[in-house]
Amino acid sequence: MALTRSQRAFEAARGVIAGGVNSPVRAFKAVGGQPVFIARGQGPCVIDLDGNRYIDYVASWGPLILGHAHPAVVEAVSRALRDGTSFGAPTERETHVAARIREAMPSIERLRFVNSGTEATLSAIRLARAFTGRDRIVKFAGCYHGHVDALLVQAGSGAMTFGRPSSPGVPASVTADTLVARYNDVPGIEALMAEHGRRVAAVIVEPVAGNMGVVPPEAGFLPALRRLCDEAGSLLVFDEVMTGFRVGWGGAQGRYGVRPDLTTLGKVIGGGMPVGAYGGRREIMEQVSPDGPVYQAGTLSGNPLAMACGLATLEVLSAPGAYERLEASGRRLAEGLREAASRHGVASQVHQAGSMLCAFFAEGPVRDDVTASASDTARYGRYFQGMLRRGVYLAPSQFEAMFVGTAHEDEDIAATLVAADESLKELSAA
Ligand code: KE4
Repeated sequence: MALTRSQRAFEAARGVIAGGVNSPVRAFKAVGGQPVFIARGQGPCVIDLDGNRYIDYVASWGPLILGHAHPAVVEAVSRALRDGTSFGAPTERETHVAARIREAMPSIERLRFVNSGTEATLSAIRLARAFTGRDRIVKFAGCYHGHVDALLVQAGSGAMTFGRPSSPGVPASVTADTLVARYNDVPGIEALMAEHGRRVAAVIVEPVAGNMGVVPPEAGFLPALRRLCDEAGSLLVFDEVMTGFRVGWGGAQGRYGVRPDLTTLGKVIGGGMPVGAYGGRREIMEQVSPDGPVYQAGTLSGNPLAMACGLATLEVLSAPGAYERLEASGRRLAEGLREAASRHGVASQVHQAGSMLCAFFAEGPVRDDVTASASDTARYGRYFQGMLRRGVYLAPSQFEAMFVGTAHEDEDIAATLVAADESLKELSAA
C-alpha cells in the first residue's frame, strides 16, 4: 500500500531530526503507529498532510486555548511582525502582558519572562535556593516540570510514559538534593518536611497534576503544602505552566485559594508562541539580576511577536463568561465520556478540572503516580487509535491531558462523544 504523506514526511524527518520529532511524546511511541504530520490548524481542528481533519484536544499541549488561527491572534501577531521580530531591548508589550498576569494572579507581584516552561522552573528553583540559602528541593512523583536536570526525577509526562524514572546524563550529584514525595499524600509530605524541612528551599508542585494524566488535588493537599512551607521557612512554588489561565482566569491558585510564593507559567500566556515566566513575591524577585545577584538571562525573552500573541490570547480570555463556557465544555465532555464508558462496561476514571481532563483506563481511583501507572496503557493506545480514525486527535499518551478550548462548539463536543462511544464499544468487544 502506498505510503501516506505523513508516513513519507516522518521518514524524511527521521533522516535529520532525533526520533523524527522535536519532543518525544509527539512520536506516538506510547500509543503505537506513526505520528500524523499537521499541515494547518483551523479553529478547533487540525488538518494533516493527507487532508484528514481532526477535532484537536492536544491544543499544542495546552497553549491553543482559543483554537487555531484565532482572528484576534493572527491580526495581533501580523501587526507586530510588520514592526520587526526582536530587538533584545525592552518593549511596552512585555509590561502589558506582565500587568495582565499580575491582575489575574496577584501573588505574582513581579515576574520575568523566559522562553519555555522548563526555563521558568529551572530559574524559579535557582532563585528559591538563593533566597533561602538552602539546597533541598521537594517535588512529587508523577509531576513534570520540564527537562530540568534537578527535577527530572520520577518525572511524569514523557519520562513516566517511557518508564524511565530519571534520565541518563543527569549526574547523581545534581539530583542529590531533590526529594520526591507522593501527590495527594499529606502524611507523607508531613513526615518528609518534618525530617528535611529546615533544609528545603522549595516545594514545587503542579497544583492540578497534568503529566500523569489529570489528577486534581484532594481537599487539604494544597493548604497542607502552604502550611508546611510556612512552618519550615521553605518557598511554595506552583508550577502553573499547564494550569495557568487553563483552570481559571486566576489559575489553580485562584481556583483553590492557596497563595504560592513563586509561580511558573507558560503555554497559554504565549498563545502558542514560545513564552514562559516565573514570578511571585516582590522581595524574592528583587534578588534576580540586574537588581539582585541571581543570574538569569535570555536572548529572546519577552519577544515582541510572542508577547503580541500572548496578549491577544489573554485579552480574549478576559471577556466575561469565557471561563464559565470552558468549564461547561470540560464538564460536558467528562460526563459524556463517563456515560459512554459505563454504557460499554469499560473500566475508566475520568478526571476534569476546568478545561483540562483525561480518561484513565483504570479500575480503581487514580490519585497519584502509583494509581495512575496502574492504568491499562495498551487499552488507552487502542482507544487513541479508534478516536484518531474517527477524526478526534487526543494526546498520544495515557499520561497527558485533553484540552478543550473556546473554539470547540457544541457540535464538536457532540461529534467527539459519538466517536468516543464507538471507540469504547470497539474496546469492550475486543
Ligand atoms: P516546556 O519547557 O515544555 O515549555 O514546559 C515544561 C513544563 C513545565 N511544567 C509543566 C506543568 C508542564 O506540563 C510542562 C510541559 N508539558 C508537556 C506536556 N505534558 C509539554 C509537551 C512536551 O513535552 O512535548
